[in-house]
Amino acid sequence: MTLEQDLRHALSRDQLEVHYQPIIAGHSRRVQGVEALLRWRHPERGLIPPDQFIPLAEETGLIGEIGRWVLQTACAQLAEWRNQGHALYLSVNISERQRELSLDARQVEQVLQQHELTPGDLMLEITEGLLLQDSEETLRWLQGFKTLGVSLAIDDFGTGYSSLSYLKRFPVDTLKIDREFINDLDSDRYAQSLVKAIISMAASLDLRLVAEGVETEQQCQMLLDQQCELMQGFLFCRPLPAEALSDWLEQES
Ligand code: G
Ligand code: G
Ligand code: MN
Ligand code: NA
Repeated sequence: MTLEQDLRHALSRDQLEVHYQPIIAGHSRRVQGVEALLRWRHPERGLIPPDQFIPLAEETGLIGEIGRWVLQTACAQLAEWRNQGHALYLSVNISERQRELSLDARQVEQVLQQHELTPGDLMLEITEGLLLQDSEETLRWLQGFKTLGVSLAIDDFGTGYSSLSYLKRFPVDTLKIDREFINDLDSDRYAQSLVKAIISMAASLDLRLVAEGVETEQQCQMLLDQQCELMQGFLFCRPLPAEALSDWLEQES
């Protein structure tokens, strides 16, 4: 069997899982949200990370069905955590291909309603690459989400060919600083200056920031010194299956 054939059956065979990583406020260390991260538990190959099958899912169009399943699953999970008293928002990664595969604001609205969630509970993460194509279709697609009231974040910010003009054109409200920059914070003065510049740019453009890949106390402190409050990384918690994250949330509260 090829990976493609396997992927066609992964959903119906219950092999896909959504893991969750907390997004926390650096000062209080309290969890603010969770990012949904897809995993494939392959019967022979073990746990396959998304970068090894999402491109295939995009090429084959399977990302349409898979993406809808991720949104459903993660919203259902968020509703459950809400009912247990955890005030969290949910961040879900989406890719450009999902626009043509009928993921739109109306569908997102339906899923939210189904789980008694509001648009303010959801953030969608897109990559810079998507915005660089700068098409009318992309703009309308994203504006649909914005009008609904869902937040939009640029994932891996700073690694693409950041043409900053797209920040003005597209209705983005959050930047997620790529973990590559955070990783270099401890040792590299240039990375420090770069992160500083991103933070001050975000502040003057009124964009929210999340620092990804925070692994050390020193990185956390540097970010706090620069008024970057929201963070995500192994220092706080790895991405975990839903049940394990439930336990983590209970411990934290
Ligand atoms: O969890 P991990 O670091 O391996 O994720 C790598 C990347 O895979 C993420 O940064 C994200 O861009 C992508 N990814 C993870 N889950 C999803 C998903 O549900 N849908 C899409 N389109 N991409 C995802
Ligand atoms: O959406 P995105 O591609 O940014 O997904 C985030 C990925 O980063 C997830 O796959 C997750 O496993 C990974 N990740 C999260 N926190 C850390 C961290 O502190 N260090 C490293 N190396 N990876 C992380
Ligand atoms: Mn992401
Ligand atoms: Na990222």
